[in-house]
Amino acid sequence: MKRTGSNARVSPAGFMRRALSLARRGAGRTSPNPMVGCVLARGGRVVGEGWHRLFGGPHAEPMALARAGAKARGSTAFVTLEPCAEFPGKKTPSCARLLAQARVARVRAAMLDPNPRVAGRGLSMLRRAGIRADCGLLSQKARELNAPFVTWATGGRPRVTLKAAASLDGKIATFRGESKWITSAASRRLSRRLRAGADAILVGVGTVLADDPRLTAGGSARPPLRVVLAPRFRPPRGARVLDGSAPTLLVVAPGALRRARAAGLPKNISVLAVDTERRPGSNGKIDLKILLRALAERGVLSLLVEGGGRVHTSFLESGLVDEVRLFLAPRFVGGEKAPGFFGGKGVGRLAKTPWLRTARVRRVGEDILITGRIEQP
Ligand code: AOF
Ligand code: ZN
Repeated sequence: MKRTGSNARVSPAGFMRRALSLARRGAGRTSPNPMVGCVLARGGRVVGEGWHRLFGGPHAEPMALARAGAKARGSTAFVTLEPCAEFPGKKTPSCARLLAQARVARVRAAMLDPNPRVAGRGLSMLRRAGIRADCGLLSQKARELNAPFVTWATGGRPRVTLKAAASLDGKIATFRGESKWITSAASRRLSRRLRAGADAILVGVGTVLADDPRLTAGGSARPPLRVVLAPRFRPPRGARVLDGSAPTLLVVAPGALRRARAAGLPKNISVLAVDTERRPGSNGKIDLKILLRALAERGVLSLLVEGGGRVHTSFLESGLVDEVRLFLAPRFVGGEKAPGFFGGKGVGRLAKTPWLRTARVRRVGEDILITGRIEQP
C-alpha cells in the first residue's frame, strides 16, 4: 500500500487490496491451506497486518492481531477469506473467536471459506458475538487467488492446468520426434517459473523418454512434487526425473506394482498403484479421476500437466482440465504423423469441443502465450 500523506485515508477496497497482496506472500508455502491476508484498520489507518505464512503455521488473523495489540479493539478487519470457525481436528484456535475476543468492531471478508467445515460458520460466529460481518468485497480477486483451494475443497481434486509448447499448427514435435526446441528460450524460462506456483507437475513416461525433463521449478518455496505416469513401469534408465533430487511419485497400474517396488528406486521416489480405466479401448490408461483424488488426499491443490500429447489428450477427453497455458511458436511443423498436444480420436461435433471463453493473449519473445479457463460443452 502506498504510504501517502499522514492525513490520507484509504478506501475499503484499498485495504482489501493490501490484504490480497499480503496473502500472496504465502504463495507456494500454504498448501493444502489457502493463502490468506488480513489488515486491521482504524480511523482510515492500518493498525496491524498479517498473512498465513506457511502450512501448519498461524493464520493471517492472529498475526495481524498480535501486531495491532490494543489497537485492534474497535478496528475493522479486512480478510481475504472468511475467518475460520472451530471444527474437529483443527490445528489452530478459530480466527472468528480471536477476532471477537479482541473486540474488533467489524469484519469484512472477500469470500466465504469453501471448506465445508467452515462455509459461513465463521461469519455467523462473529455475528452471534455482536460483530458486524459481511462478505464480498473484491470477491472475484480473492477467488482467483485461491482458485486451486476452491477446486480442492469443493471438488476433492487439484486444479489442473495443462501446459504445452506447440507450433502454430498445434504440433509438439516433428514427425521425426524432434521437439527441442519448438518455442524460444524466453518461453522456456517463463514456463519454468510458472512451475513454481504448482504443488505438483505431471508428465507421461513418453515425455520422459523423449525429453528427459528434470521438472524442477525456478525459485519455488517448496519443490513441486514430480508425478510420472508409467502404467507399465518401464522408466528409462538414468532418467533425470528419477534421480531422487526432488520428491517424486511414480504412478503405475496395479499389475506393475510389484515390479516397481522391486526396482530399488531412490528414497524420495514413491510408487502409487492406480486402477486403469474400465472403458473399452482405454488401452491400460491410468484412471485420471482416481489419480486426482489420490493427489488431493496428499495435499496437492494445483497440478501442472506438462505432456506429452497422449497425457494432454487423456486429461482433455476426461474433462479434467481447468486452465490452459499454451506457448505457440510462430512456425509451422506440419505432418499428419507429427504429434499435436490434443490428439486421440478428436471431437466430432463443434458444439462438443472444450474451449477457452476468456482467453488472454500475450507475446513472449517471438512466441504467443495463450492462457485461459477451459469450459466444458
Ligand atoms: C483463516 N485464516 O489464515 C487461513 C484459514 O488446520 P488449520 O487450523 O490451519 O485450519 C485450516 C483451515 O482453515 C483451512 O482448510 C481453511 O478452511 C482455513 N484457512 N482460515 O481464518 C487463515 N489459512
Ligand atoms: Zn483461522
